[in-house]
Amino acid sequence: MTRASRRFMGAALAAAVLGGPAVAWADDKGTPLQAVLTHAPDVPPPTGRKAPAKVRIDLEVTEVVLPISEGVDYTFWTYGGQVPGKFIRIRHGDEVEFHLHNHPDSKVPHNIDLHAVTGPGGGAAASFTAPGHTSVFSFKALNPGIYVYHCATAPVGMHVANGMYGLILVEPEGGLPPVDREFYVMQGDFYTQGGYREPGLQPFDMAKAIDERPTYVLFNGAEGALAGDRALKAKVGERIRMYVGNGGPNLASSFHVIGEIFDRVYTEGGLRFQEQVQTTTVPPGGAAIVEFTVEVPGSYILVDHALTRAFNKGAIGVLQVDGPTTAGKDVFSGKQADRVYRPGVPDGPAPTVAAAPPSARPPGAGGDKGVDEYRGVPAALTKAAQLEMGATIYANTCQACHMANGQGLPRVFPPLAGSDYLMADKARSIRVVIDGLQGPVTVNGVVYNSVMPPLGQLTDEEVANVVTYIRNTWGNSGDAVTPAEVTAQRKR
Ligand code: HEC
Ligand SMILES: [Cu+2]
Repeated sequence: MTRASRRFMGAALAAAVLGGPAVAWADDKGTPLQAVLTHAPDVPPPTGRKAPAKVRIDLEVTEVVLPISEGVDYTFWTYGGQVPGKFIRIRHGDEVEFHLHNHPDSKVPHNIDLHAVTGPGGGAAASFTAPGHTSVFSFKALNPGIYVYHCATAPVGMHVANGMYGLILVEPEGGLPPVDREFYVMQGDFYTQGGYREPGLQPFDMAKAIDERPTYVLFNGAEGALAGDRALKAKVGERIRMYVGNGGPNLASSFHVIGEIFDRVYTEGGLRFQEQVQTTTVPPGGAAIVEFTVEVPGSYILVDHALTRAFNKGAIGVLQVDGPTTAGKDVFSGKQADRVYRPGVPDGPAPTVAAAPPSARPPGAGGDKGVDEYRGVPAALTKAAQLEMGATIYANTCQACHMANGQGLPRVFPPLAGSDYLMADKARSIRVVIDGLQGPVTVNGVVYNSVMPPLGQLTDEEVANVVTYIRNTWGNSGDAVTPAEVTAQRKR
């Protein structure tokens, strides 16, 4: 127990014994407890308090230029220096003294409407604050739950579109059930005068905002805020809780984690939970709590399941779950077999050792492509056969993003045709397919900063064939990739 909490418990006890008010202070002089606030994706620790208290919250509004995407800057208006605003954690019944500071460098006044507040405007008028001023108001947290807060200064849509929102958790009595990790994820839609990923400092576009045509839809205020080094991290077996808010201003989120099912969703941020949920709706100005346990290691992609927002406007994040590769095999095997399917021809037994001798093959099986097709046992393929099979895998698996002609999509999907990155390092290009790729990558002098999902469900043969294909098509020329080379990269 820390000294502060022991002191606090003492004060709570004194209040109870003396029959005083049910709230406690940090000391016997009536000093409020200072609330712990955190930047996303972190969440403050549970209050751990068994009684309500007097709590002081200090939140500073700043107007700052930050990257919204690789090479693209935006002037965000923030609560605490980042988007979303700092996470506030208090307890049911707390008496809160709120200090809103507007930095002297701000160009406009701001205020705060907390959905956790009972009272006119959620505190908006009481907290209206000119640059270089501080406003103070108090409220009692009557309702537990997870709530959005946001700026409500005119033009409200613009203040919110610039990133002025965050979450405040009012813990119920007894707190929430313990979990291993808590994360803070908040979606928002952004409107820039330039197109998606058009570089430079991009001003806000009011006309686009009014038409609800966002240029970006983002988690935590920037593309890549939850990818690469900044991906959320957990370990196999852990229980995860995400506080998922939506600042809007306009779009409802269809929040989904690819490859997971939410065991629990506290829908709309209330106290009741729904179970076994695939996708939950989080409206602008609303929030939900989702909980699940991670059984299988790998990358889990967070998306707004309105999927062009995910793949074409930035609403993507990554939860990286680490653990032994053997973990969770009873839950998910990975690909166990890939056999040629021929209607009417029975499936052969699973291969045991090396390819059966040609005499043991049923008539018509194996042969022309150099594969024992009937048993699915790979023999050495000719490069021509690999290219043919690779073309099919490319069309089915890669083309949606990298395009039929391998040219990719400007600023979004890098080209494979003529790609210096692809041709420079064969082993690395195999790993890109198995593990996926995230964070900045430079292809032919252009930086891309996005997320390619891992495609490790492909067999070693399929990866060999598709990488052979992309390294030998559209003017690229390289040697063939063997399944053994893929196996080696998978094992490393
Ligand atoms: C959902 C979209 C998507 C799919 C499907 C996809 N990729 Fe990618 N790929 C990307 C993105 C985005 C990047 C850049 C990632 C980054 O910015 O870090 C990328 C990067 C790459 C790169 C390295 C950069 C370059 O241009 O050389 C290679 C190689 C690659 N992909 C190959 C493949 C192959 C092969 C497949 C199919 C087996 C595939 N990709 C499927 C989106 C995709
Ligand atoms: Cu504001």
